[in-house]
Amino acid sequence: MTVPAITGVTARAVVAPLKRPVRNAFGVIEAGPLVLIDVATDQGVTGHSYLFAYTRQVLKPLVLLVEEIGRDLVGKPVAPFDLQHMLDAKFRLLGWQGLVGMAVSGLDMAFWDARGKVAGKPVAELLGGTARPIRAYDSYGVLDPVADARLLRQSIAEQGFHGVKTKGGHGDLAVDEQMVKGLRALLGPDVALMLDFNQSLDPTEAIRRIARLEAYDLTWIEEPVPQENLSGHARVRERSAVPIQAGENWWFPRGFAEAIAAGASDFIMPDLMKVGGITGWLNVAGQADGASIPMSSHLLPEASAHVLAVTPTAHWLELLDVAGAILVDPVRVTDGTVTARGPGLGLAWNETAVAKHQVQ
Ligand code: SMN
Ligand code: MG
Repeated sequence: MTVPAITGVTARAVVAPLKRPVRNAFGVIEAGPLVLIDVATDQGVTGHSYLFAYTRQVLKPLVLLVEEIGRDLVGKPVAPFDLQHMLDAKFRLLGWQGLVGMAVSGLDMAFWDARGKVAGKPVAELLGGTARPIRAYDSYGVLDPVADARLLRQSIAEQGFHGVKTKGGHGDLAVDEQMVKGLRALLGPDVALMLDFNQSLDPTEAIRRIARLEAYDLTWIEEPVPQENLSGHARVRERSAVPIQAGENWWFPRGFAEAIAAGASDFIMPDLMKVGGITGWLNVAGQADGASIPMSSHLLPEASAHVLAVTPTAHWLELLDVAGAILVDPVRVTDGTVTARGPGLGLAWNETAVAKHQVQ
C-alpha cells in the first residue's frame, strides 16, 4: 500500500442538537459545539474527525487553527507518527495545551481515518485488533431519580447498559447523597453507577463527600478536584474507599506520565481530542498496561470504540452522543456495547444536517 499524501485540510463549525442536555456542577450543556475536520488526500479518500469544542465561543478560532496548521501539511505523507513528531517540534515553544492541542489531536484522528479508508479496514483492524463489542455506560448529567426514572429504565431495559454515570457537585453533600441514594435504589445492585464531580471540589471537601457516598457502591468518583491538582487527586485517592477516575483533561502522553507518577488516579479516561488523537492514545494505553491501570474513554464514542479494542486494560466506553445529529450513521448501542465500524473511524457527515446546523 502506498502511503497517501495530504492535498488539503478544511474544517467547519456546527452546533449539533443533543438528545438530552448535560447538567454539571458549572452549568448546562444544551448543544454540541463541534468542529468537523476533513483531510483530503491524493488517493481520493478524505479523512474525517470531529472535535467537541465545549463552548461556541472557540468554534471560529478552532476552525481557523485547524486549517492554518493543515496548510503547512499539504504534500506530506499521511503518516500519523511522523506528523505528530513534526507538530510537536513546531509547537514546542508555544506549547500545545489548549486549542492547539485539540487541533493537533483532531488532525491525527482524521489521518488515521484516511489510512483506514485507504486500507479498506476499520482503524481497530489497521492497529492489529478486531472490531469487537466494547462495554459501554450511559453518561448522563445531573439526574433526578424520580423525574428521570423512565429514561433510566430505558437505558437498562432497552439499550442493555450495565452502567450509568451521573454528575454531582452542583449542590451540597445532601443534594449529592439524595441523588446517589435514589439512583442506587432505582438501579438495583447490579448496575454500575459512576459519579462525576467535574473538578468542582477541593480535596478536603471531596474526602468528606466521598466518605458519605461510599455506602452506595459507586464504581468510581470522577475528577473530584481541579484536573491540574495532581497531588490533590492523590490525597483524595489515598483517603477514598471508592476508586478515583480522571484523565479527560490531561494533555498528551506526557500529562498521563506525570499523573501516573503522582499516583493521581486508580483509573484513567483519556479524551482522544486532548491526548493527541489515536497516536497519543496508543502511547497512553501502553503506560496504562505497564502500570495496571484500567482505561476508559471520554466522549467521541465512534473513534473510542476503535482504540479501546486495542487497549490491553480497556475498562468502559463512555456513551455520550454529541455528534449523532450530523452523522449519517450515529453510534449504535447493542446490549450495552459499542462496536467499532469502518472503514477508517466509520464517520460520515450527513451533509443536509451539517448545512442545517453549520455556524459561520
Ligand atoms: C463531560 C465533559 C464534557 C461534556 C459532557 C460531559 C464529562 C464527562 O466530564 O465525563 O462526560
Ligand atoms: Mg467527566
